[in-house]
Amino acid sequence: MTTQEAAALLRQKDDILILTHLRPDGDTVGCAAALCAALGQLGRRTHILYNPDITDNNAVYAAPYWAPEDFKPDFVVSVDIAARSLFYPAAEAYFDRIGLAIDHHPSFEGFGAARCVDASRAACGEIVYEICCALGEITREIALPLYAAVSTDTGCFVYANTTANTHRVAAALLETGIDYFSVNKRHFRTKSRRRIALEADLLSNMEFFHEGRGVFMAVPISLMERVGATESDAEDLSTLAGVVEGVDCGAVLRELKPDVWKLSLRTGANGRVNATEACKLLGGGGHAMAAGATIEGTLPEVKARILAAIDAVKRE
Ligand SMILES: [Mn+2]
Repeated sequence: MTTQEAAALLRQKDDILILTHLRPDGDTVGCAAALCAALGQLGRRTHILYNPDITDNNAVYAAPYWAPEDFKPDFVVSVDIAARSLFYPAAEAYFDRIGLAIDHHPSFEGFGAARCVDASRAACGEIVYEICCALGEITREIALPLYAAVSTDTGCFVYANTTANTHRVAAALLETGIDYFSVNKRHFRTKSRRRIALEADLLSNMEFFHEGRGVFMAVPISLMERVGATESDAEDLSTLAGVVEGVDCGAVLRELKPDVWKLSLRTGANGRVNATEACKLLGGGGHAMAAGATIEGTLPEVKARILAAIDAVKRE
């Protein structure tokens, strides 16, 4: 359905619960907070289901809206969730009750009684911005988390997914007078010393393939423990591979549990490797230039499987 239809549907509802995805990022959390603010303005009780993986950076947006434990929702909305595998246990309990799914991933699996999905959008925040416009005035309470959504999903407007529309949405959000500088400083210009220690290890242990066009970086649990890193220290490490000169295929591996690895694959605009095609072979999905999968095995085994998947889809 269109964003206008999604807004009309939401207007008919009350006691609304918003679901965010596993390991929530700025887009899913920002969208959820903006919807709570916009629907709250219309007098609708709207809450976000508590997400235990929330990082401090993103918790600031969700904090006013966490659902009380006794909240009994009448309508459930998912934001920025592409796949059932991205539902954490408490959210999974609501999977069959999703009344509206709002998403921007090409790999969206097609759940929810109603769907408002547009894969041409860089961030789910662009879709939610339109829904909020249709619901009423864009206040700072709506604009700030939406700015966080749109800016974080585009790496502060530098990723290839950024479009003219992304900038138009950002411009409209800035016009409300939000403190966007603090958001930019928080997400893009601040690194903890633990984060810097993580990056230092990744950069000194890069492993190249395809004559230097591909690179592996790995974050084993042992490294996280050694530098005392938290979840927020390890956010978005996948962007690191893409800054290495000559690399158009960066595979960053994060060990979630012993011998369970989350792959973040980032590939170049030249189309040599389609990230979502490679990740589909590994049971995952995503976008053409940014995709992911969860793979079990030892690090050497996992690297071998990833390399085989990349080789199977590469264009040259
Ligand atoms: Mn997103």
